[in-house]
Amino acid sequence: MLKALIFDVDGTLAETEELHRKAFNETFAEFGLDWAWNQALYGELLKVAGGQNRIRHFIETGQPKQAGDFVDRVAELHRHKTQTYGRLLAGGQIRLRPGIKDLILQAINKGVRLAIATSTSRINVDRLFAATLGEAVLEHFDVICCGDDVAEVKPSPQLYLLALKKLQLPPENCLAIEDSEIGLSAARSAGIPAIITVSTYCQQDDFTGAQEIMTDLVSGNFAL
Ligand code: XBP
Ligand code: MG
Repeated sequence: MLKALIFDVDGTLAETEELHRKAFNETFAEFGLDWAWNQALYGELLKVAGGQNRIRHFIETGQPKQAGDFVDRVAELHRHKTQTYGRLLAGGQIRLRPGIKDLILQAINKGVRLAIATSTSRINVDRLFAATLGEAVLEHFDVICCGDDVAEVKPSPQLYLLALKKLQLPPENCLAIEDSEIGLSAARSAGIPAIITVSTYCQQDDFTGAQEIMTDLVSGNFAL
């Protein structure tokens, strides 16, 4: 029996990755770096979840100019990126993906509990809700697990295992809603069934093991 929905954030609640990309690039420019992540490169870098991990991976594998000067300044770069992302989000360009609002309302009405498991930070979750449904809606989420709460983000199952622990539910009573292969892996490794709403950056991902794969959550595709 379904007792809780566990939502991923980036790519699932909203198509936020272009704004993240913009925030990374603005940050690099403000630090005087000529690093610029185009969409093709960013699509590759998204396989590494969490902004700090992503920058570190880029420094190690891309060997950009000034890599040596910034290898110890990743946390500083990322703090700036988070501020920039917050400012861009407040600009109001982001909408929730189709069906998300209705599904959240249905879950509230039917007593299905709500949770979040995301590699991003808590402040970005708060800001996304502030910019869309309103921060008050987050009060309906019993559990919110973010990248800052675990040692390893997705595809590690740690975020989902923590969500299960906090929900005090077995995995079979939950359903994860994800958009990416690494998110699917994380949920499945925690034993949680998952459905996929494919996001723009994850169209080529391998979704083997998903309960269902759909373009979005509009009614007809999925209902509680
Ligand atoms: C996807 C991510 C996020 C963002 C960057 O998270 O990997 O890291 O791209 O966010 P989700 P930060 O699990 O919600 O799909 O820079 O804030 O880490
Ligand atoms: Mg995602």
